[in-house]
Amino acid sequence: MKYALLGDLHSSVEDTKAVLQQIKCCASDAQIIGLGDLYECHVGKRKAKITRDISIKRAAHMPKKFAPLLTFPSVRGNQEERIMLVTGRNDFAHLPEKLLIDGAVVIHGHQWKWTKGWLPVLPKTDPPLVFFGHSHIAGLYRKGRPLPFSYGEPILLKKKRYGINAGAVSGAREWVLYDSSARTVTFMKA
Ligand SMILES: [Mn+2]
Repeated sequence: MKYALLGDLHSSVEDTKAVLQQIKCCASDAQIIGLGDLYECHVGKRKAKITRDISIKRAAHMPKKFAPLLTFPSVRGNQEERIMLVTGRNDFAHLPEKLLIDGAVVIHGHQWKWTKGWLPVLPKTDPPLVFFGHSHIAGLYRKGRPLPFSYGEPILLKKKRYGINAGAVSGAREWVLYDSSARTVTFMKA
C-alpha cells in the first residue's frame, strides 16, 4: 500500500495545490493522509489562553478555495485545536488525534515534547513507525538522531523504529511517499 503524507498546510492554497498536483502525477495510486495543521490560526499561543468565543473568521485563515482541496483524511494539529479553543466551536472535533495506517502511526507532533533544538522526543508507538509534522523540518529520525536523506530518493527502512517528519506544505511544498510493502520512504518537494 502506498501513502502520500502531507502536513502543516497552514491554509496555503497555492502550496497545497502544488503538492496535490505532484502527488497526482507521481503517486496517483497513493492514499493521501494529512498530518495536521491544515489551517492557520490567527491567534498566537499566549493570546489563545485568554481569547474565547471569537468568530471563526477572526480565529482562522480560511480562504474559500482551501476547504475544497481537503478531500483526504487527516489527524488534528495544534492549529485546529487552538481554533476550536478560541471560537468555542467544534469544527475539527471529528479529526482524530491519531490514525493507524499499514505498518505506521500518524500523529501531529504537538502531542509530545521537543528539544530546544527542535528535535522530536518521539513516543514509543505501536507499530514503531511514526509519521508526523509540526516543526516544519523534514527529517528521518532513528534513536533520537536525524539521518541523511535526499529528496526524490527512496530510503529502505532497515529497522522497525523510525520517526518521519514530512516537513511542511506551507512555504516548503514538502511531503513524503511511504510504500508499506517495500518499506521505503521518499521525501518529496514540489
Ligand atoms: Mn503544528
